[in-house]
Parts: sequence; C-alpha cells; structure tokens
Amino acid sequence: MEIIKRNLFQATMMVLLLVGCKSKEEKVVIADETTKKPNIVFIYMDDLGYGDMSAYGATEISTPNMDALAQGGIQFTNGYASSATCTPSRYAILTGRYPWRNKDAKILPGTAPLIIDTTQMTVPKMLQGEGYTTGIVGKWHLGLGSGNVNWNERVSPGPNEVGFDYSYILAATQDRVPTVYIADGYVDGLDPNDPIEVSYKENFEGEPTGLDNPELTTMKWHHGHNNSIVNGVPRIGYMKGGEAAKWSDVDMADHFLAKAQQYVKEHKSKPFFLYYALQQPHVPRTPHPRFAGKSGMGPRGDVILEADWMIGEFMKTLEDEGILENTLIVFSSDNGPVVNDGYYDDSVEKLGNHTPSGILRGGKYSLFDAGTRVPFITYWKGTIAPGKSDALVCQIDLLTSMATLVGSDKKGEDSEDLLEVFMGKSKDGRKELVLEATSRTAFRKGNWAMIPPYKGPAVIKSVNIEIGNSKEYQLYDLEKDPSQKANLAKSNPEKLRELIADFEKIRGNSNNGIQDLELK
Ligand code: NG6
Ligand code: CA
Repeated sequence: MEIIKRNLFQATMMVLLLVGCKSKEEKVVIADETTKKPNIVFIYMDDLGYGDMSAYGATEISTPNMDALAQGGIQFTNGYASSATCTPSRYAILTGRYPWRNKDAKILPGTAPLIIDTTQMTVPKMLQGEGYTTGIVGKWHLGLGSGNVNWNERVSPGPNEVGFDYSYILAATQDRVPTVYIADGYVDGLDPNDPIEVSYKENFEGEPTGLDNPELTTMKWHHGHNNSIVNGVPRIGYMKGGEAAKWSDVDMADHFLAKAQQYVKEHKSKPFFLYYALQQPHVPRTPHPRFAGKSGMGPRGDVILEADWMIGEFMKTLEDEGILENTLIVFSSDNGPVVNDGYYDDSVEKLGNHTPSGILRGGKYSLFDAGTRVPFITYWKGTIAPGKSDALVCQIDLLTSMATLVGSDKKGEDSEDLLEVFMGKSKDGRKELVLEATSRTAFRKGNWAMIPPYKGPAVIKSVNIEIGNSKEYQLYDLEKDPSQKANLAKSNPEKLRELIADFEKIRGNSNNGIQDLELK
C-alpha cells in the first residue's frame, strides 16, 4: 500500500514538474522523481507580530533562527492568519474553513468543548489518508470534550479525534487553567489521589486568587487574570488539585521543544506531519532564566529570543536526523501582536523603539492589518528556492495546498490551492480574503482593504490597540498606504461599492456583534 501511495505521489510530483516547466521564468523545480513524500511541519507562533522578526524589519531584536527560515525559503509579505485571535485562526489553519462559519470559533475558556466537528476534514486527517503519521505538540485552544470535562479521566474528543495520532498539548492558553499538559487525552503526571477540578464560574473554597491574595503573586495582573494562582501567576479560571501535574512556566518552551524533537526522532522513517504550536510571546511571558533579561526589552522580547532559539534547535534536529531536505516547514503566527495583554510585565515600559506591528496599523484583536497580517514563511531546503513573495496567501489555504502536494483530492471549504505560490513558483495568490477579529469581519481584495462600520470603541484601552471600529466604512489602498492612514471610502465610492458587493457575496450582510472579551 505504502509503495502504491509513494508511486502515486511521485507521479503527482512529475505532473507538477511538467506543469512547472511551461514557462521559462519558472525554472524552480519543485520536485523530481527521486523526491520522497515530504514531512510537513507547521511551526505556529502565538501572538508574534508582523514586525517582531528581524527578517520583517525589526531592528531592536534579533531573531536569527526565524530569519534563517525567511532567508532560505519564501518570505511572504502578504501572508495572513484568518483571524486576529487564536481560536478562530487555529480552527481555520486546521480545517481550511472560515472561522466565522462556526459560531463557536471564538476565544475559548479552558473548559470549552471541542469546536471542530469530528467528521470535519482537517490537515492532519487529510494527511493520515495519505499514509502520514500526525502529531501536535504545544498550544491547542480548540476545546476538549463535549461539555463538563472530567480532567481525571481521558479527555475526549480532542486532537486525537480530529486527525492527530499523537497529541501533547496545553488545553487553552498559558494564562488559562487547567495549567497542565495533556498527553493523548490524559493529564500528564496526574496523581489520582489529587484530582483536578476546573471551573470558569466560581472559585473552589479556600483556594487563593489573584484578586484576594495579591501577596501570593509574583506577576501582577493588569486586567482580567485574577483568578487561581499557579506558580505565582494569577490566571483566568479556577482550578483545584492536580499539584504534581502542574506545568512549570519557565520550562514550558524547553518541554515542548523536547517533545517535538522526540516526535521527529521517533517518526523520521515514515512521512510525518507535526504541528508544533509554540506558546510565545503570548502572556504570561515566562522566559527560562537563561533568556531572562537577554533582550533588554522585558519578558516579551526575552520570550521571542527564547522561541527563536527553540526553532534553531528544532531545525538542528531535522538536520541531524538527516531529514531536513525532505521536510517542508510552514512558519507563521496565529494573530498579530499585543504588548500589554493583561499583566504588568514591563513589556510596555521596556519596549523602547521596537514596533511589534511593524509598519502596519492595529494589533491583536484588530480589523486593521496588524491583527491578521503576520510573518509567513515556507521553507524546504533544496526544493524551495529562496525568495520574497507579495502574493496574498492565508493559513486557510494550507489544507487544499498540502493536499495537492501529497496527491490527495481533499479540499477545505474556503481553502484555495496555492501550492505553486507556497513553493515560490507562482505569485498568483488569492484574489480576496475575508478577515475576522472578535466576531467582526472585514475584506481584502487585491491591494484594497475594506472595513465595514462597527459599533463599539475604536481603541481597546486596556491593551491600547485600535481595533478598527468606526461608524463609517473604511477603505485603504494597502499598496500606497500599508499603514492604513488615509480612509478613501469617500473619495473612491466605486471601489468601496465593489468591495462591499464582493464581501457580502461571501459573508452575507450580517455580523454577530462584538464578542464580549471583557476588553474595555
Ligand atoms: C483574552 C485575554 C488575553 C488573552 C486572549 C486570548 C483577558 C482580559 N484577556 O480574553 O489575555 O488570553 O483572551 O489570546 O482575559 S489568544 O491569543 O489565545 O487569542
Ligand atoms: Ca494568539
């Protein structure tokens, strides 16, 4: 069976090769008959902004290992997450489906049920169908179980039920309970005599909280984040028990790296898919002591350096195991940057001249471009010829594109086949894209961005980010005005009408209002 599949794959690659030889400019050969089915790795950052890497213009911080991917692969300058927050983007990258089609694809509490239907096609499921072995290491945040999870038994359905043969995850976010790792559905290191209880409604009797016991915290909360205290860090949600299973925040990055490396070593003999979802630079930023203070920019900068180092080590593992040239890496981030996301951690005070959003306007939670336009790189040593691409691409396109790569006919509902673009052989990206931020949507077509009118504050004060709300339509020409300074809605009504019409064709003309984020 494996041989048949491999032959099929090689045949597909030959077709691609022949298609690729059509024109003279297209010299890059994306595969030849000796190519084996490649391993595929998604390296997914949490809240890394468009301006957070030196390759994307950062001058105050140096990210040599991420930059090596950018310089050795295709660096996209119009690469998008589907959303300006985590859960919807993660839903979209795995399902190839716009997250606003699923009303539950919103920032989830740690007790939320799984929001991916177990019959839904996903990237790992599609790859399993092609003989791949599949794994996830890192942040999940797509819900677990089907309501009222008992954390002391196998927690299911979860990643293993939507396509991952192996899962080693943190359930939601680093700032949300339960603060434990979950291995294939089981809380790692749980002592059955010390069961875990989790609630997002009320505290458990006698348990300290960030609100009532600030003397027990080593990191102070700024907004939200004042429930249970774990390792001195006040979190979102209440948790009791499970002492032995609680993670060590400062060791989390090393812990996930070790799991990712182990996965590679154990699966290198067969084509594998690994979704390595790092937790940085999301809050709480808890760099390992060997990175603490190293950026001079406070913990946010320090954890970016830490993540960069992790990526370098991970790449070394691929090389040492002899599979670097047979592995396609897709590097990106789930949403744009935020500096203060709920803790006093010096990141604002020490930011200096660093601009996490780069030249873009807004940040996490925003319909302005910095909410969703993120670092986006495809890297495949020896196969992808390095270059920059301004093609419009979205993480949502990975499902169908990866399917084409491996010879599967599976497609995601909103996922375009941009394999040639991801391979650097074409710059013919998407024509249009619906973007989402906290249940609002906006539209990009060509170089134009349109944001419909929305009620609510223009700026979320707690995080100090302009989120794109305005009583009026907004229209920006991103080619001339990437910082979205000049609203051309009034001066170019024809373009505005065109974008509204195209947007509404996809989106309908309703929106669900703004998600209650406790953001004011
Ligand atoms: C918000 C949190 C924020 C972060 C975010 C999720 C508050 C006040 N803010 O609700 O700190 O956790 O959710 O981030 O609680 S994401 O990257 O996973 O989408
Ligand atoms: Ca995120």
